[in-house]
Amino acid sequence: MLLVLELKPYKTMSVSQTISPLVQAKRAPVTKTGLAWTIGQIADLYELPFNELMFLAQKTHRQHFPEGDVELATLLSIKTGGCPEDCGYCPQAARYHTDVKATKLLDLEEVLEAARAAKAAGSNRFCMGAAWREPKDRDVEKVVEMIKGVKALGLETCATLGMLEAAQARSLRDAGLDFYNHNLDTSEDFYPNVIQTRTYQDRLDTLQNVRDAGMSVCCGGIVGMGESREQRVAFLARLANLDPYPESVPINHLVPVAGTPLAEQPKLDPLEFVRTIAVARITMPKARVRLSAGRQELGKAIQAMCFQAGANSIFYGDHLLTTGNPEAAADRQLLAELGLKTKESCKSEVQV
Ligand code: SAM
Ligand code: DTB
Ligand code: SF4
Repeated sequence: MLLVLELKPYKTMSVSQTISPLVQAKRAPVTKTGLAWTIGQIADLYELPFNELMFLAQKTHRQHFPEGDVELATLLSIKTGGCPEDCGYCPQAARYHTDVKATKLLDLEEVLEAARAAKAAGSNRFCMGAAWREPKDRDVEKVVEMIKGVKALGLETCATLGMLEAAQARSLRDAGLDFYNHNLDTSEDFYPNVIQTRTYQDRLDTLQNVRDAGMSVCCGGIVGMGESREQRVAFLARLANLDPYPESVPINHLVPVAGTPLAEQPKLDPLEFVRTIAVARITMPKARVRLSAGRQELGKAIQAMCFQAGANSIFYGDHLLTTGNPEAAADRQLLAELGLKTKESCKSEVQV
């Protein structure tokens, strides 16, 4: 069981005492990928002394990812801006006055060119994002061709296109889509403060359609939108208790964008962000925890702590969808400085 601690040097510290109620709790194995997490247990993890939480997260991480490699995913906005939704954080919502210019869906060749460049730069996964509430069937037909082309380059494929019907999910799967990204974004009770044009249940329904089609789920959210710690706990509990929990969990730090309702949101304490990564790692031990939006603002030291806390995937490339990301060269330097291998370099070591 994942929470058992046996490392000797810490025996005398309070960590084993603090964790032991969690370790000993008789939790029924109710999900396919692990034990169900209660709100109380997740809140207890957040409350641990910082070093003890980091220690437990790192231990869990090493157990499940002995290679310690970091996955590099490149994002491409295949359809930017002009979105009818009202997500309060999003620069692509048509109703907010931001600097984002709406564009049409990119052509197949433009997408493949970006995918080739991502592969050449060492990316493992190529994620295509569209500013849609939901795709129309004729949009899905075009994205199907993109997925086939990207897949043929030998990259893992991911798409985030908004809500999906069951038949649309099956079409994307048939085209070779490996992951579908659709976020819960936050806790169910905080959600209406941020989004009103679609419900939490709409999101859960899309996630179910993705699962039923047999694709892997990429699902996470944003921290730093003004939610309380309790609400962060409830958000992680929802993710960890999805059955099975997502294979990939993007944790975004809010990027406050001028013109959006969250533009002036006060900054979250960065250590609370690190705690969130650590709790995600412990509660979803086999998932790729993705350090997503907001890395530019986090800086090197906090990112290093996030890797220690169990983050093992980043978006790689000079921009995300419409906001900035650290330059690829700076990321390569950071990973080298921290002695972190990429997933791709681990693969090639195995092949040699
Ligand atoms: N339109 C699709 C949808 O909403 O499902 C896909 C693209 S949407 C941009 C993907 C995710 O990006 C959102 O669910 C949100 O978690 C994240 N995101 C968007 N704007 C952000 C911001 N300003 N800061 C942090 N994360 C953001
Ligand atoms: C996710 O959770 N984060 C990525 C990915 N899924 C598609 C997107 C972050 C977008 C940040 C805002 C922007 O660049 O527009
Ligand atoms: Fe549209 Fe997605 Fe942005 Fe919401 S997050 S406004 S659905 S692009």
